[in-house]
Amino acid sequence: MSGNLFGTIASRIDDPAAPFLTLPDGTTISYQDMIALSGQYANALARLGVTKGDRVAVQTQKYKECFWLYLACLRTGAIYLPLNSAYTTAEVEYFAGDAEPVLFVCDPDRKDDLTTMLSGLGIGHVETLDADGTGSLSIRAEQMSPSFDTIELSGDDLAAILYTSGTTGRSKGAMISHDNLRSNAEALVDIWRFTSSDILLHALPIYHTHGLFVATNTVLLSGGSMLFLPKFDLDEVMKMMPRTTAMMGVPTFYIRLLTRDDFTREAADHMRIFISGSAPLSAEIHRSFTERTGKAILERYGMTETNMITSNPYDGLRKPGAVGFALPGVTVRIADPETGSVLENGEVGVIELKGPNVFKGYWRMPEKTEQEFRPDGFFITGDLGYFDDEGYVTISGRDKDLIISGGLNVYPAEVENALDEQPEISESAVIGLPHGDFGEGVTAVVVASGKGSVNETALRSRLEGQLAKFKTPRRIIELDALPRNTMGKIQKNVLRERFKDLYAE
Ligand code: MLC
Ligand code: AMP
Repeated sequence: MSGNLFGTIASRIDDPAAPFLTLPDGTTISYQDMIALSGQYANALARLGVTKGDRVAVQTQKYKECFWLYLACLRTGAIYLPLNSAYTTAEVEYFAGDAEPVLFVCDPDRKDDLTTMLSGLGIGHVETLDADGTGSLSIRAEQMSPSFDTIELSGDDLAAILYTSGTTGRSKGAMISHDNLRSNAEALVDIWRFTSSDILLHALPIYHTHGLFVATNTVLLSGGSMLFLPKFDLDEVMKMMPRTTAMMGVPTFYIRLLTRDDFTREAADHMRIFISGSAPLSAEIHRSFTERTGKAILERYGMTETNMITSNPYDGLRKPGAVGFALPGVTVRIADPETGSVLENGEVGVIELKGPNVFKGYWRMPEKTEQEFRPDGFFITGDLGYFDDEGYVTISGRDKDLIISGGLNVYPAEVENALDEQPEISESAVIGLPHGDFGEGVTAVVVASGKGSVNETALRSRLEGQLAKFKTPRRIIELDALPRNTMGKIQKNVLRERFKDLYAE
């Protein structure tokens, strides 16, 4: 049997006329439409010369057409490579140079800029997608036959590459196979009890694991449907919620819902499940949500490299502040970060795991890949945690210098490099500080070089040309010197403590 994930999706369709995707205006796209549309896009890809193993990079706003393209990649055996729409051209240049896509798909208003950059890399095929379905790739697809024979491939073949920022240096492309996606989606359908009666409120971006794989593949394998929103807009989410049964989001979604007086027990009553992940959901928000709605958010934990790892139970206690138990087929252990020896329950160490969900390594970085695995095959997440008395995994920190803002990862080293290149700065430390809306607020502490004064506004706008906006520090603080330990290492914990109330209301 072929290992193609699309084959699994197609084989599970009981009712081809059932809706797969609904738009806010009520337009519905059925499962049979989904098959036909993905077939047209697959034929368009084939006509453009895309074949198995080729990378198809996509950097657009959130359009339903992205799904047809994603599914077309599965069907042709091409590797889907989604990129955050906030990335600047300079950032995209690195990804494109590293992944060497044969086709780059972007928004019409970015086409000129990106084409110039991409042609310098020898990437000639640039197509567009847009909100009203008139992008050049959609027009090509429209002219194609809807029938396409999904190719047979091994479950180990790659379905996608998702870039995750490196702790030091370069971003790494996580290679995700068809089996990785299938095994994880099957486990999630099972433990979260998704069925064809579910309608998922889909307000997440679809360039990351959460919105693309966790949300979409779970719906596709359960025969349910999704109400498709182009982004998380609180008014729109409130308006659409009555038409749905389930929601997946980052903690910021739930924090924002709680700011609404009309988000009441009655408003949430019909919802079967609220799921949170990608960043820590504070126990306080978890409890406030339950007080308000009578429902406990189901928190789960995952990573680009591994898909989902643990989840709180559907039945039983959804414990505030804990991320639950290993998914079926996944083994989680807590180890000493230095030695790798397995620790006792209750002891804090690095979270490690093994299972069919674990990726195939970093694209063209075998050494980096090796460093992230133990000799016995366990993947080292870099997250710190422990098993509590009842066996729930609890995340207590990170063994990696990472900030998560609104569910988006920011690696301080990347921001520090950009800051240190500015003439008026001699050195910098970038830290995450508690932020009521985004969880952590990206903050820079800098020391002036003496070559010109440090102007926060001017610096921020210069950085915005180089770095995606969500990485740009919300605040830049100037100090005479950075605190260092006796080894000369910057003490970020001292800075975090000193400025912990910076974003407090
Ligand atoms: C947008 N901005 C952000 C930001 N998102 N800044 C910091 N952090 C973010 N996450 C910028 C905008 O460019 C804007 O800049 C300003 O902040 C305010 O924008 P906003 O209107 O408040 O933001 P909004 O568009 O509402 O977006 C916030 C958000 C969004 C939380 C809804 O970021 C989001 O959907 N996040 C989800 C990310 C996600 O899916 N992560 C999953 C990764 S997968 P300005 O200057 O123009 O005002 C993963 C694995 C796993 O982690 O386990 O799931
Ligand atoms: P990414 O590289 O974008 O996939 O982000 C993965 C990281 O997000 C993990 O390594 C964790 O640090 C974090 N993360 C995901 N889910 C949770 C959660 N429920 N609680 C705390 N951290 C989480």
